[in-house]
Amino acid sequence: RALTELAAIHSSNELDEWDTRYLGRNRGELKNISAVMPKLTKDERKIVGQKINDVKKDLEHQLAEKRETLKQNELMQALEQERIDVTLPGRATPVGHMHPLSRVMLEATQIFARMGFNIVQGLEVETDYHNFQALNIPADHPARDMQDTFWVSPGQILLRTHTSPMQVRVMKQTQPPVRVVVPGKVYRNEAVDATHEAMFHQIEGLLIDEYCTMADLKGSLERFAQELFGEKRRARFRGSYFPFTEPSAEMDIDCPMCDGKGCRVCKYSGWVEILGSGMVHPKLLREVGYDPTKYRGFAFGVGVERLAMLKYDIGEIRLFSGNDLRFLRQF
Ligand code: FA5
Repeated sequence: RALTELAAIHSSNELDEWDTRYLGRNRGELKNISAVMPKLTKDERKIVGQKINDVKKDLEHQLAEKRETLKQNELMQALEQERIDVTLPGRATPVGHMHPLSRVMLEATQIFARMGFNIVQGLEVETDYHNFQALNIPADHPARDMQDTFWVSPGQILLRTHTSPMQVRVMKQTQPPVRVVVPGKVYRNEAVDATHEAMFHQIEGLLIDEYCTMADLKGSLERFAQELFGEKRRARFRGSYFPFTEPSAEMDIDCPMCDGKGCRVCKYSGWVEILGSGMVHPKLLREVGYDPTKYRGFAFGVGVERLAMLKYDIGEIRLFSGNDLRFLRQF
């Protein structure tokens, strides 16, 4: 009976029950049969005992074999059920990428790096001295109005309004010749519109040497614009004013969004201003301990958002910090 039942078993649970029923130490059938032993004669006991042992060994052996078979079957079943179809298409993990501003900033600084400029980082929290005074902008100077300031400690500590304070720091730390570009964030308490943000990025450039003219400034910046925008975009210089350069000029790029016909981005002028620049003022050279009769140089400050707008035809500066994935995924 035990062997017939064993043959019909298909699961480990049933097998455990079978084990208890026949071989169980307390109420197993084999144990029940052994209970008759004391009533038997000595000779009978020998024969019956031997028989019980043989049956027990046989059942145990069969049980072990069945267990092994079931284990194998269950493994095969599990493998079958958990089979993975490796031909199914995978699930894509979203991967981020560089922000368009970071890309343009990297590309722009690399153009200057190829011209021999070193890339250095500046501080976003600056002193009034570095941001204004050393740059020939004293407390009562009207040029302070050009850059409305976020103060950390009024009159002393501020969020830098431009990257130009790094001109002062670099020159105070090194001797000429100097060739650096400084990319970074700047802050202005500004009325925000399609081309103005309160937080934006600039790349400062500074070159100081014994021989350097306005032609070097113009040539370097024209070359920069050509490499970034291609040969077809036109650039123009306009005379301007900054207290720390003399003479000063701003550079415009012809508007790619309306082909010069006039739109919101170029304010219907056909041109978009990208940078301020000029020959480093002798007052600044003296301030940092350079001899203005021996050294001269040029400096510039480029607006990175403006570069990105012109390069990718983006008509709204606020898109850069809007975190809209539909916008960001296009780059
Ligand atoms: C300056 O910040 C001077 N430090 C530039 C300079 C450096 C002149 C070295 C001479 C020598 P300006 O305020 O014009 O200048 O700003 C420079 C550029 O930053 C602008 O041409 C423009 O491209 C960008 N810019 C200025 N204000 C904003 C703004 N609110 N949002 C986005 N870009 C701006």
